Amino acid sequence: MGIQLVLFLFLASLRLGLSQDVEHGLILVEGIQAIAETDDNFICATIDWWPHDKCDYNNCPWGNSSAANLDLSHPFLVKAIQALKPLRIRVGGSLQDQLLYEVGSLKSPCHPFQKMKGGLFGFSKGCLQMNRWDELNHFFDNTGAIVTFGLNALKGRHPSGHNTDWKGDWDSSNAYGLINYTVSKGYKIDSWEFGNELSGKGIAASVSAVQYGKDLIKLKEVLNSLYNNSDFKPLLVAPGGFYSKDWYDKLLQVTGPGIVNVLTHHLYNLGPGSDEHLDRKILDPEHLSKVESIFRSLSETIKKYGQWSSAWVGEAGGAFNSGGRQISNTFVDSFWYLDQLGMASRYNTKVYCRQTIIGGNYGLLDTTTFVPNPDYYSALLWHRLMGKTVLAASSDVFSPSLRTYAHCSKGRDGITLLLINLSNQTGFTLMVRDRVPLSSGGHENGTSIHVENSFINNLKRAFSWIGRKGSDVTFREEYHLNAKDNYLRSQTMLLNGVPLELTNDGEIPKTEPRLISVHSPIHLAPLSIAFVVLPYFDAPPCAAQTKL
Ligand SMILES: *[C@@H]1O[C@H](CO)[C@@H](O)[C@H](O)[C@H]1NC(C)=O
Ligand SMILES: *[C@@H]1O[C@H](CO)[C@@H](O)[C@H](O)[C@H]1NC(C)=O
Ligand SMILES: *[C@@H]1O[C@H](CO)[C@@H](O)[C@H](O)[C@H]1NC(C)=O
Ligand SMILES: *[C@@H]1O[C@H](CO)[C@@H](O)[C@H](O)[C@H]1NC(C)=O
Ligand SMILES: *[C@@H]1O[C@H](CO)[C@@H](O)[C@H](O)[C@H]1NC(C)=O
Ligand SMILES: *[C@H]1O[C@H](CO)[C@@H](O)[C@H](O)[C@H]1NC(C)=O
Repeated sequence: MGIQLVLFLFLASLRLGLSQDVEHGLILVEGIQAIAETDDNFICATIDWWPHDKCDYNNCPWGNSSAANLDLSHPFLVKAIQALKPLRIRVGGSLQDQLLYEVGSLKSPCHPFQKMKGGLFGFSKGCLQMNRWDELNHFFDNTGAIVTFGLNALKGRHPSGHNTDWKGDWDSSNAYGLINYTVSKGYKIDSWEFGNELSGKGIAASVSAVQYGKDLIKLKEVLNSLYNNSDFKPLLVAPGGFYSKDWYDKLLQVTGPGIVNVLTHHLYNLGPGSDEHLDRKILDPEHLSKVESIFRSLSETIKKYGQWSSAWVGEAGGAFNSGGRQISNTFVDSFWYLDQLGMASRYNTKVYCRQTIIGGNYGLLDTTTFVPNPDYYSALLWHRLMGKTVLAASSDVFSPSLRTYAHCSKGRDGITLLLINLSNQTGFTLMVRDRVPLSSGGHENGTSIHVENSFINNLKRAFSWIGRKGSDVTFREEYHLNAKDNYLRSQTMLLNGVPLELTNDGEIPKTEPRLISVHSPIHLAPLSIAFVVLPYFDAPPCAAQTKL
């Protein structure tokens, strides 16, 4: 009774220098119930297999960032992953379906991927040596990573000669050997993923949903037998491809209950990395929203055919073919990335794997220096502030440039807002206001909206934000993100005006909020992003979460 369920955020925009040109609106955060929930560990990044001579558009941005040769002892890499602990790492990518494992029955010699005319993606088959697998697993253990490993799903098949179609049953023996080795060594792989981008029409190769489903049942049997004596049961994840409704629907119908635990899909909604206008797409709200239909349709697929499973974004790099140079590794990319994290969460996506932790132009870390790029810090702030419970947040702001997301705060009471202003012109003055406390007179008046008619006139007035009954909140926390020198393609992001940079000792910097009196409005600059923590917003699903 008397619990504040709904908070109105009064938003007013002041065209700089034109005080008569004021836009205002309000954001409604519905704290009454969760609309979705992510996994505890939503943030995920990938390690790919591309060798140094993978090139796109005359640019070879992979260096030594492959799972086969990445410097696993590099302190920046280790610290970056530890700061996100536990970070999910998905090992996989285009070449995984040509990767053999040097175990058991494998007869062929174990060579790295080589450039090869006529090979899938222009490369020969490659091979993972077990001493490298040991090194990788020590690294995962040392950094506290939760690992999803993508298995070769083309083994035993052959091209049918029609388009990208491949035929034949999956040969599970080599995967069996790898998993058997992994179990016998006590390495903890959280989830085994089957195949990469073979769904629908595929990219270089494709497999029908019926065949794929049969092979998944076989893989499940392999897992059941190899983990039979183990308390830990890994998840079976598939298909790691582009969403195609018919194909995904069919896959779930063929496999039936309990086989596939997670449906992964890949997203590259910014198009090719060579596009010179990638930043325009990133800042175009209409473009960003187009991909929402995929999240919606996939959640319908799961509801209808696979209620035992959940959805992950298994790989998303924004722009495909290694990302956009001087875009994917710069501040402007965070508008896309954080908007994606917000949007995916709303559709009950449990995990979002960013292509890549390192490698290509879209690495969270720079491929050569291992220094974090802006999106690394965006991921870090999300990881630190956004809890797993998603709340509905909407607004009647006229401009579509405002993107608003709300989650329960992580590990504490209250909520955290993610506010993104895609506009390049307008600064905002954001008012946070509670409704008249309901508890005072014992009246339950939970649905009526109390809009301040003359709130424009009251812009300068201090609005009080009253939280939980009897609480004495005086501060909220704000984390404002901007580009250094307002240069959107800067590789340096500012947090509350201060560059986010490794310390002299190579440590990940602290992410300190600005503490702002609840009596003052939020100022949101054009082309900026803010996380706003409202510690005592009374949302029952959030309180329940912290009590656990
Ligand atoms: C990759 O590693 C090899 C061997 O350590 C080294 O010779 C080469 O210069 C490295 N390449 C890049 C791009 O860092
Ligand atoms: C499975 O692992 C055990 C222990 O390392 C080994 O003895 C056995 O040969 C392996 N089986 C296969 C089929 O690889
Ligand atoms: C698991 O082990 C039990 C007994 O140890 C055995 O009866 C059962 O058949 C095994 N299941 C699989 C799938 O191997
Ligand atoms: C602001 O964005 C619009 C639309 O993308 C663009 O046409 C305009 O040139 C930009 N203005 C400035 C000052 O950057
Ligand atoms: C609820 O609020 C509305 C609008 O402020 C008011 O007219 C109405 O009397 C209130 N009802 C109760 C039960 O307090
Ligand atoms: C961002 O700027 C645009 C265009 O100037 C404006 O219409 C919009 O309301 C702003 N969004 C926020 C969150 O302030």
